[in-house]
Amino acid sequence: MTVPFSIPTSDLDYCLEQLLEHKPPKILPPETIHQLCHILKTQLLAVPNIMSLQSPISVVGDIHGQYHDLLEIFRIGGSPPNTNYLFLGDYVDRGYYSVETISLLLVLKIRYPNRISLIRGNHESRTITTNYGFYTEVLNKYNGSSDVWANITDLFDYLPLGATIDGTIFACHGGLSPSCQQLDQIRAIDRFREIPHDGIMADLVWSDPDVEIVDFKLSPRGAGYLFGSDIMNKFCNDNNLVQMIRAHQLCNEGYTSYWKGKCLTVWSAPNYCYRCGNKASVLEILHSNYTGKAETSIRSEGEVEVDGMSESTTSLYDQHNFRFDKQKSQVDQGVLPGQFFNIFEASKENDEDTINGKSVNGMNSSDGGELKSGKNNDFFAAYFLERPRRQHVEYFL
Ligand SMILES: [Mn+2]
Repeated sequence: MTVPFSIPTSDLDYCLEQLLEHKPPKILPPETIHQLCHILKTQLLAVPNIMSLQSPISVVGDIHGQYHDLLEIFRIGGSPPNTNYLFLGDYVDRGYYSVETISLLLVLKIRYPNRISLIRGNHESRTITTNYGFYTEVLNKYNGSSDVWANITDLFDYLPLGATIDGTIFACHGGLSPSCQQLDQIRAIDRFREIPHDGIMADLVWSDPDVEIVDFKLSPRGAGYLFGSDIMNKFCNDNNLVQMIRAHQLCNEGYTSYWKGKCLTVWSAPNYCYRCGNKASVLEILHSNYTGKAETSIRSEGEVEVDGMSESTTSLYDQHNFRFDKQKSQVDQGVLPGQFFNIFEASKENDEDTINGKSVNGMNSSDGGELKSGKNNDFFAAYFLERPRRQHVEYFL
């Protein structure tokens, strides 16, 4: 019988120090990454496909290896463990710091297991990371060895696929699936595998909402579907949900609200790829008490209260009241009561990387290839070649 092991808190804090207190951040040794992945895998085995989370919580969208912008999120939104975070996936690829980004998130998850939740995006995949930067970055940073990539992509197979917040909000990376009418169908999937090309698991990480259509249509991304308001409404009604929150699409203003807030997109990579000029956001959910009636929140079993939590909750409310006219920002942003998008711009390190003008992961490789077979090179590259900065683009890998 295997004896479960844990990593001493002091060692985890040392990892955090390596990443946070050095410039550039120090990468963790391969053995440490291996150990972190092993311990987290054993923990994630017990986590259901859809986690039950509670407000207050801050929801973060795509990060894509933009490590310094992740640190910016902690600066503006509060740092763990004082703020609860749900990350919606796409931690790696594209940016220059996928290794540092995923390393920091792994350490934080193990250090503060009840304060940080990570779900899987379409980039948490062996195939995608081989083509869009993470694999190459690991080879470059670990002396030509792909071991760290192998360990981390094995771990990706264990990440949950979604979460509910206060039982009324559903969060996932991409969107809905024509094969899935009930949340219980997602709960029943065997998720411990590479992301398949089709089916519910693929659609959850690949699909997008579309205001122009009804029903489902095949997605131009080559995987997943587009879905209209009729689909969104039916899914919410059938599952007693008020809203879906997801990421996966670049938003120039950092967020998009669809159908009066029924569906929200959170995008958390500012100046995406060091050249898009877009803003980014974190969605802060303070409560889900829409009617004014007290709603009972369902606490997941085994949840541990951390000292000082009630204090930080209060300060989150105070900050919110101080910074925003609540009703105005709610109307402007198209969110539900108790929610607001905290908008932020690129960190100064992001700007420095822009000036340095390095190539961006996955952008210049002719063998990069989209999932859609036979399509020559890349929607993404074409976007930058043919369109001016700051123009909205609908679909990105
Ligand atoms: Mn994505």
